[in-house]
Amino acid sequence: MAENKARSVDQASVAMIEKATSDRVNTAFDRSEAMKPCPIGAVGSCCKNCGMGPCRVPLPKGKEETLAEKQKRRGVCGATAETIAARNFIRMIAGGAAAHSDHGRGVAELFLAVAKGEAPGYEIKDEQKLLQVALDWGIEIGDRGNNEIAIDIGEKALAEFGKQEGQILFLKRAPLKRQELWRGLGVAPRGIDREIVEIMHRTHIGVDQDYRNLLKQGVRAALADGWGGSMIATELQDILFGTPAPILGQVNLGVLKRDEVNLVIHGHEPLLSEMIVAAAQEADMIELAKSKGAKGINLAGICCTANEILMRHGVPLAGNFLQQELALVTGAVDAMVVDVQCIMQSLPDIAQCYHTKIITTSPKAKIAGAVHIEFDEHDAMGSAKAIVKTAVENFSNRGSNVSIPEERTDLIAGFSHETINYLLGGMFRASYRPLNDNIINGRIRGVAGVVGCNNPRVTHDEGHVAMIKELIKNDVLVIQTGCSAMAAAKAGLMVPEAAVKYAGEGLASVCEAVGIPPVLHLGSCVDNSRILMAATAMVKDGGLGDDISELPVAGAAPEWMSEKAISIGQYFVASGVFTVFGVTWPTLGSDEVTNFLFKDFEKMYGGMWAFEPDPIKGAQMMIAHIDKKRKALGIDKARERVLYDMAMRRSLE
Ligand code: BF8
Repeated sequence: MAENKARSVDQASVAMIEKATSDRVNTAFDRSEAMKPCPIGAVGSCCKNCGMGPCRVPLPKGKEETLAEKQKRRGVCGATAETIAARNFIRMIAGGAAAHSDHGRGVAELFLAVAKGEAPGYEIKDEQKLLQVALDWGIEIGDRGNNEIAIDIGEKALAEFGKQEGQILFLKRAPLKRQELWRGLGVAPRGIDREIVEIMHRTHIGVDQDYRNLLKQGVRAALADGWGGSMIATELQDILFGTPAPILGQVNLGVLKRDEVNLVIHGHEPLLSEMIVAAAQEADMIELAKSKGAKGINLAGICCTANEILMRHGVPLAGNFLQQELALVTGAVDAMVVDVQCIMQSLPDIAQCYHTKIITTSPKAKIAGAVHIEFDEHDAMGSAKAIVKTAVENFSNRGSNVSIPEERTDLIAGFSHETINYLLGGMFRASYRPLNDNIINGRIRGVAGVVGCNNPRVTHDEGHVAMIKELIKNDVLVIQTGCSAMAAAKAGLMVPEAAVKYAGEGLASVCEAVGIPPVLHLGSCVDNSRILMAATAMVKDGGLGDDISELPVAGAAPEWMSEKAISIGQYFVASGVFTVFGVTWPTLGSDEVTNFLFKDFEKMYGGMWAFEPDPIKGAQMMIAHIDKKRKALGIDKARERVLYDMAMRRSLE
């Protein structure tokens, strides 16, 4: 990593980083320079799972290492570098799967309360999806009412977490061949909580000490996340709040307004934020804002909660993970309300330098120095109004040190898996057929999921934008979630015009014909389950093999940092997808573990991990994998014959 790397490619962020410096505010950009990563921990060779350690196993000497030397590289308990790297890796999966799944559990609890009429203000918005999930789970529909069906769905969803035997219900949605493979390898998850707990057990001192067996349990817990906890979160949220459809939005710090109350919503669970969106439109709240001298109430989002309320309501995105502190540095945020995950503890300290109120809302996530207004699902509107009121009443405390960057960019969001279906095939013949056909005829080379975080160890947003531009230039359709989606949106890649400007001729022609951007926003990080469903739909539509591993697709997280990203990557790999991570790789302390994940996994799962810090090279690896799959399907020749003139491109409609 270059010492003098730029801190961000996003000019709004650069301006606020400079303002932070002049305001003497310390941000993650400063802290990451002051705090270098521990070289032993970074490669997964530090074990702190007991009181005999922490043991830092030295890195191997390379090929010259003798067996005797290798045997000395062990923890006090005798654990090898392989065991330690695998333990650490799957503990990351446990953390990530737990975060997504506990989110899913929270949604299921609210869902059940709504069905029972115990959560006023919420209702079932997507009946079609309610019935679909009932069908998938074998729940009787007949002439029963929505709430009756929803009670069964809610109870079954909650039972998924504590289930001890069998396999999780949504696994049946996967292609049959994939389900058989999972069962054959013994990685079909039984219950969500069980798989996570078993990781914690196996990685305790003196339990599982075979890295292959440890990684196997990592796969099982990751699958419980992607096809379990995350999919439950996405599906039940869609039923409650509506399945997203294309919607115009804006992104970047320039969405904050000088003359309105700015309330920024940050975190992951849309349960409360849905109600805040409604509360901010209530006449009494707007009146209150006007009485304080504001023209209105402006909501904006940070991180995945932002994606949720953008996808369903068009609420603008203030920014991604590394912009949470910078939003406060504008001096224009009257309150920032947070729930769970990816929230920096520095926020209350930074808020003190301005006037912002930081409001925590979850009993699971309190931060010293923040105001706590607990979300009560039985009186959600009451909680939401208390929060909006706190922001409004703080408006008059706004100081003169306010600077809102100009930058804000349009984007089209709302590409749920169902929407892609309709857009491609039409309302009455919804299908992935046109996508498959365009892949087979070579106009679209393949599909790439580019997802994940920001990480201040690399230039903010640079990896996402560079990788995505390289992919679409080479006719690869990009589908996105999380902070990566926001990076692309800020760079202007999520509007239909981006197809002509940045995409290769084949991809551009399809985007123009359908009227979609070359980069599609599918939502938050739990919505990576939408990508699993899209890949499955491609398999089911035919012509591209009979398993996800045969599709010309690939995945990446070029700026990952969270344990959730590792869990996501692992469930994509185990679902048959080649997946490239940038920045750093947490098992480099053991060649055997790394080779197992990068090479042996391909033989077992048809998908494998790769590590490539250069985003362009990462994109090229994905394209090479896509081409390998095209060749195996016998559709590589089709692509070579595609030569377009303008008349042909117009005729595609
Ligand atoms: O769950 S992409 S930084 S905000 S972990 Fe966090 Fe990473 Fe952003 Fe959403 Ni996902």
